[in-house]
Amino acid sequence: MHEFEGKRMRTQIGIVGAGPAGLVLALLLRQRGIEAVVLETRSRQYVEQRLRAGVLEHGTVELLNQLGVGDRMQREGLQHHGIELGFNRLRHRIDFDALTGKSITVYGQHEVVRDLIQAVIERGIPIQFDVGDVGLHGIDTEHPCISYTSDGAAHELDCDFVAGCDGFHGVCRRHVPEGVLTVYEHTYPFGWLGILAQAAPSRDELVYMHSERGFALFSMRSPSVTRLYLQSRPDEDLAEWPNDRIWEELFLRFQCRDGWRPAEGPIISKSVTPLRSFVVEPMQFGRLYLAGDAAHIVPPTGAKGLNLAVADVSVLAQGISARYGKHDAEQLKSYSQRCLRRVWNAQRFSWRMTSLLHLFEASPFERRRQIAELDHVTSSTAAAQALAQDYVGLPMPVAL
Ligand code: FAS
Ligand code: PHB
Repeated sequence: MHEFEGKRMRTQIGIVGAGPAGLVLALLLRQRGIEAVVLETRSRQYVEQRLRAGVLEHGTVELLNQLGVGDRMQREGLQHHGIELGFNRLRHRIDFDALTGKSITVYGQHEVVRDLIQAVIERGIPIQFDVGDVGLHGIDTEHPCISYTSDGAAHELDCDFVAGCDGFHGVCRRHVPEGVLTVYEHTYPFGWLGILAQAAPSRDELVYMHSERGFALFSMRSPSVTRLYLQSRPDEDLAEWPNDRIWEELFLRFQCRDGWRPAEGPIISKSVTPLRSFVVEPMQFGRLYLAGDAAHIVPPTGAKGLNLAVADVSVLAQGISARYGKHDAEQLKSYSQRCLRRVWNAQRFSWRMTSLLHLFEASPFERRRQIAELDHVTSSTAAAQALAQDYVGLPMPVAL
């Protein structure tokens, strides 16, 4: 139970960050009768409107339904049974049903976060927004503590374990002493210029398009909202991209022999995201466990970021539950090892999808080889099946 002494609170698990990782973890722990407190630096409104990912793997959808937070996702999410890969002005469908028997669901991350926050509040899990100055103390002892400010007052949260779910730019990873973490990173020479358009999607499934002008992705959010991305410079200046230039470029990149192109409509959001791969090893130190973007970043081409975050906390919740329930500390000791195998598999697939579809400064040989790779994966059933299995995702990690 929580003991609150003035500005001091006590709980079992202190969770830093109310993104998909922190929120799913809080709900998984509650399901197992384990108390947690979630601390979020932004406002509730901000996190519920922050546009991010769009694709939920089969396993993520199942986990959200098992948590009892999938009703609106089932009503408003778009179940997809395949994607199209396009090159040489032709699109080729990858049939998930035939190749894997599984599907994906297109449902914006901000919608997932909204559903998760509502469930956290309804189930009485303490969550504090707009906190500041988060600091971790004693993570290498049996009594870690999180200090923070809220409404101008200083607070401290005593806990048994800390979950660092505060994303790539968060503070938790930085509390691990120098020399403990090994950082692996790869920066891609491009970014994604993303738009949200008030326009009915003109196709039923996602289109990943390779073109001589650069990569483009057709996605969606609802029957009236289209999500589109185009490969850009990593530091692209949005001021140089008025709406008509964006549409003209998208139409050129999606140009296919059948004349299809995205429906045009008012652009309601624009952003540029640089692409990077990043992993820290290990994903734990003392009583601190890093999960999601706090520990790893994948390029969005494989639609893995959010799904990987959910897989991490699924492992973490199992380990914490074993620690409290059976006094089995082994699962927590192997948390990082268990997560990293899936993390590196997602890095492999995300790098492969990015390399397959984007335009690089490359030799004529490399460009022709890339086309041959695309031709192989869209003409060989075995190659298409491997890509489909990666895309729909591995089953969520099960308790040991
Ligand atoms: P998150 O970053 O979602 O959440 C971390 C939370 O911690 C945030 O709410 C943050 O405000 C909070 N926080 C940070 N510092 C804190 C502190 N000091 N104290 C308390 N709270 C703190 N993935 C895809 O699959 N497809 C995409 O198209 C895609 N697009 C993306 C676009 C952008 C701009 C970014 C940054 C990421 C994108 N991603 C995409 C990846 C994204 O979906 C992440 O993988 C996903 O949000 C990971 O979830 P979390 O680990 O919970 O981290
Ligand atoms: C999205 O709809 O935002 C989306 C879809 C697929 C991706 C990345 C982003 O690979």
